[in-house]
Amino acid sequence: MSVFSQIARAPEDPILGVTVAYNQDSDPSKLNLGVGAYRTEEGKPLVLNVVRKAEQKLVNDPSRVKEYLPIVGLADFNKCSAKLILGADSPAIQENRVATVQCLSGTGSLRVGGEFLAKHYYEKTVYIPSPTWGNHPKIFTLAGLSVKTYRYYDPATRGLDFQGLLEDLGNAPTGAIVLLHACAHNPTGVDPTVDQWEQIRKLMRSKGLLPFFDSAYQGFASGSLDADAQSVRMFVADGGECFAAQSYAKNMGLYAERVGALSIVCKTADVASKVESQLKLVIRPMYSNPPLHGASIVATILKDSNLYNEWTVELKEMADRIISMRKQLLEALQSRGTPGDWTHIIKQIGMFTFTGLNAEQVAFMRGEYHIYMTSDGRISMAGLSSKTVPHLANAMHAAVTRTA
Ligand code: KET
Repeated sequence: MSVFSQIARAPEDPILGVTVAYNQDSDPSKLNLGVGAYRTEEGKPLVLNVVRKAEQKLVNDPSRVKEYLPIVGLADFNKCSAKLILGADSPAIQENRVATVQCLSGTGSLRVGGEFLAKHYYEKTVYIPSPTWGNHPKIFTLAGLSVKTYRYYDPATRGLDFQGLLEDLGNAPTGAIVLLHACAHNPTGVDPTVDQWEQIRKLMRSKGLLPFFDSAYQGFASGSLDADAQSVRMFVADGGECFAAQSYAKNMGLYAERVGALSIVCKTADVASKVESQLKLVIRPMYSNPPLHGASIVATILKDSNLYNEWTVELKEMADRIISMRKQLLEALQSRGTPGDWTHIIKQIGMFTFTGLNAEQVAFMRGEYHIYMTSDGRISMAGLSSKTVPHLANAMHAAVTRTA
């Protein structure tokens, strides 16, 4: 008799569990549009050329060793990551007011930031958008914060519920933490306009709300690294404090390397260095220090202007392919006369389309067409190709006309 015999079976993760189910399906037409992972036109995972080059460079360098990194990670990586998100000419960087630590991709950066706040910040409530990436509430709850939501998406307009957002943030207690998606909001693909960001910034600063940006898709929304960081930079330009969690999973295709960064922009260099000292106390008992390989790849690319430029070209190609998938899917539905207005497919940005399909329609598409997506109707456009668009459009058409 096991001491664990009473243990209940846990459910699969709502996003990663979709891949588990997909892997068990033996149908040749199966299609995984669940997890946000880029695929080529051939439906294959992509390792960027620039990543291969950086890896070659690293392998050929005999001076490289496998010693532990410092608790905060690779210094060059941290410096370049802060520049990437805040801008190379950011006064906050020049004034040494930014504490940056290498973390285990976006998830680890959010978790370390959350634990730091739970330990050192007076207001323990974090507001997350409704809806948001499914892991956000779990990460922040386990970090020791109390999670509340603010209105974000309006299903009726398939756009931003801007009034609801302003009302909810306006009613948040002074000092509350607010999780913001830097760009390409997941799962909705709906971002505030620059004008709306400015209003959000003003409201948050007037109420002393603390911005915590999750930047998992820099470069994927517009194809431009700078444009996709604009929201964060607006909050840093006013001189106020700000958190940013960066992931290189998507924009460098380094999913499994688990490489990301947490930057905390402070008001003075003295505060930033104390903050960094405390981040080390969060990290040391959690995983001691971060892994070397992914951070070395990122630093190699970001430090070398030729490699950097190559990266931006490859990144733009990925972003453009996703945008072209949006157009193709919309055209395929329109040519089938699928009932409803599907123009949100081309209006939304980033990796995902929030289709509006309900859980029952999603289940139908999985059962009948072997198409896998999350039950909230989110599809990863990055998993689609010209060859698979017709199959998806047929499935969506059947799902919609069947239950209409
Ligand atoms: N933030 C957001 C908004 C996000 O969508 C993801 C990943 C992450 C952070 C974390 O990524 P990391 O691999 O830790 O750097 N989202 C995709 C994968 C996942 O769920 O883990 C997804 O939504 O499909």
